[in-house]
Amino acid sequence: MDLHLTCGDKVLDLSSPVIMGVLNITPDSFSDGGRFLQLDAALNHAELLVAEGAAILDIGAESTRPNATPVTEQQELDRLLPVIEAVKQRFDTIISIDTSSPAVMLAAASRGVGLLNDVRALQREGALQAAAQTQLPICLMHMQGQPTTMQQQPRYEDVIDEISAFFEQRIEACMAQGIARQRLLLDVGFGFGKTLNHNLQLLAHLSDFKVFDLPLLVGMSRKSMLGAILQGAPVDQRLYAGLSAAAIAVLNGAHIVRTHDVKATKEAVAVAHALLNS
Ligand code: 9MG
Repeated sequence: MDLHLTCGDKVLDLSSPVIMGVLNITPDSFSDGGRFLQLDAALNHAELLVAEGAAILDIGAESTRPNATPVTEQQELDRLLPVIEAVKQRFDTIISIDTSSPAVMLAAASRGVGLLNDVRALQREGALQAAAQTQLPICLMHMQGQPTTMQQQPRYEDVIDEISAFFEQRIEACMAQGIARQRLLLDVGFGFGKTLNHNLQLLAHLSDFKVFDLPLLVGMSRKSMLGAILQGAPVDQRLYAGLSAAAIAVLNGAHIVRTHDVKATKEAVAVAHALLNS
């Protein structure tokens, strides 16, 4: 696997674990709905994530939490584009855009974004074509169902086999559209249509996905799987569990860790990386 990924005008070095900081631009992320305040708050948060060591900022305007209200394409564009432009101007970090919308992918790419992160793995109509046009790397994430209903009754015969088959199918679809295989990253999608047991199996057997010979991205930060392990701990009490999950993921082959807690995660995964290299 080539451990150097070209992300627009920047190169991402994956020879040691990379931290992707989460920058959510959803109305409920801010106490005041005003545009200027939203932009200001987003930039302050971006500054913190970069200072803590994020190599990538993942900017998203659609909450994929169960029961979140869906956003329209126009709402996504209105929320994201000013933030992308301002972040691009101020920071030298790679920007990833968390979207499933073809129009958002194209608009973001024209403003200098370096990576597409699609929780629907380019299954929305027109997404394969738009992603191909951008020439950017793409993270294909697995999700069973849709965000509104995905946690109702997730079911698999064999979670590893089914997600592997899904990756094979999506990689083929990308290649048929002219997207080079080496532009792809894979993500099993912790918490997206999975029970705690499915998530634990995926974490324990993450190394099975190394057969694809593509970079693996994981995101477990603050998720309900951690709350369940901790017998109902609320979101703000899940940091230490998230750090140990991130370190285990890196030990089992993850290259990129998506997190809200950049500094702590960077330090936790450094231990796993040191062990792998010892
Ligand atoms: C947007 N988003 C929320 N959780 C995520 C995860 O686990 N992986 C990726 N790629 N994106 C996510």
